[in-house]
Amino acid sequence: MMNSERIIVGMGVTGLSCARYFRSRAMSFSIADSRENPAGLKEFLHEFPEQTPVTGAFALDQFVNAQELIVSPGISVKTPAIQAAAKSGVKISGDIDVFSREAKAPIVAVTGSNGKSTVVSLLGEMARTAGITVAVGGNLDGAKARPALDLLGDENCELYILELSSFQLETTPTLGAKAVAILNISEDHMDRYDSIESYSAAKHRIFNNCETAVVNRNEETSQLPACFDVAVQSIGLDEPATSQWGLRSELGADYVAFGSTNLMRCSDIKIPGKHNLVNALTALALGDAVGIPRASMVQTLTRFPGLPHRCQWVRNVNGVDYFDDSKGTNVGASVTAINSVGELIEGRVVLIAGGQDKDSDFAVMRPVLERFVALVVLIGRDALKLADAFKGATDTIFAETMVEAVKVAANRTRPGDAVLLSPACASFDMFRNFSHRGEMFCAAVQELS
Ligand code: UMA
Ligand code: ADP
Repeated sequence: MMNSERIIVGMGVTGLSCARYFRSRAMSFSIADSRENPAGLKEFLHEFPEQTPVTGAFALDQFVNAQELIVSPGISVKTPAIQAAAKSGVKISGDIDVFSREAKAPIVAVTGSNGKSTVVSLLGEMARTAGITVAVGGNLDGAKARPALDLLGDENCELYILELSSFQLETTPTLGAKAVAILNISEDHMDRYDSIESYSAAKHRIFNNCETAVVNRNEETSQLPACFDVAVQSIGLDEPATSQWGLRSELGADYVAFGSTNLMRCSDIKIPGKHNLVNALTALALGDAVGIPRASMVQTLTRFPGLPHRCQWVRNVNGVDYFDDSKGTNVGASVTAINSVGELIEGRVVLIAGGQDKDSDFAVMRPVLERFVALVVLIGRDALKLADAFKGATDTIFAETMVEAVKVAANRTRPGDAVLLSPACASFDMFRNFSHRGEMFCAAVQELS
């Protein structure tokens, strides 16, 4: 029998963090998962042996009789049983909503289709360098990542830095963060949204009750809609006006600058590519808004190596550079990666792409393919859809495995070229996740001679 007050919906990382949170506050709850045998069931029962989780199709009568459903981000709030509950007046919330009601320290939150993990990880390092007790988490994945509610356990935390997905923002009405940024919005998760407008609307909820919004003045989708009345910090890759962040040239060198003050040479920033200059400027502006000293932030930028599988240089073989951008799981990310790598090298790019499509419009990639890419080696379930979309823009060829794709790519390159894995697709058709896909690519590259 379900507790009628509070139901956690979903038994993954988020569901578990909600359960831990409610237990720590001595608040009763029940938990439901629509899979008969969810992957997290064993772990849940190990941690909560006293609980009786409800698995299998969501029970409408139980949902409509609850007071609050705390819905995991991977479960659409349009699910019929959740919709019915909402219509009956049940409060629909998510872990970030619960977190924001409870957090005592300031929150920095970052969303966007691409670059979130890089910016929040970089900002976390900047805060640590400055000696600030910081907790970083949210949508961020990886071995050390933690869901937001688990961060509340950190004693003496002075600053929370959250990566937020559109799914999490959908269930967060008033985040109330001290500083936020939307890096960019391009097509992603179109299997969950009926239009780019509804995907954008979810992301715009990050501005609710915030103090400062960092916007990229060169990026239309990063702007603050007129209906929000909050302070703005402007970043961009052009010369900054007074009190803006940007790039300045002086005596032949490019600098990161605030107004007319040069802060550091761009060439001293360790993470490569133009897109990472945007990420660096965003982190600087967010950090400044929450009082991280500029000197600590500049120092961090000279040594932060970036995250694995994000446009990461792997090896040079016979004069050809190999880059692993396995985290390029949507069209926008791959366009950025191709641009950044294309501008770094002398020759042409051979791209390895394909996998599980998320209802994307791959034709958007045509201009950048025409400009930089000699050949696309296509892998995965939806390779044919990509081949159709790329016809006439660049040559394409199919490969069955990652090993075969890397061999084919290597055979079609010349010194000065680059091979870039940036699939523009999810990985789940062939790999456990994007990290696994990147590791398989790196292993295949190491085998080349
Ligand atoms: N489930 C159902 N019914 C469904 C679908 C799922 O009951 O119709 C259940 C599953 O059986 C499973 C649980 O829901 O037990 C999984 O919940 P979830 O999909 O919300 O995943 P979590 O494990 O809670 O992880 C989530 C984020 N996942 C998604 O948004 C899909 C993680 O982001 C995030 O790190 C974690 O919360 C902590 O905040 C991952 C992600 O892929 C990295 N995010 C997307 C992205 O970055 O593009 C948005
Ligand atoms: P996210 O957490 O949003 O997925 P990541 O920092 O993990 O972002 O980067 C994912 C991919 O997005 C990278 O591999 C790169 O291809 C691309 N990317 C990174 N930063 C940016 C940016 N500022 N703008 C556009 N694309 C970016």
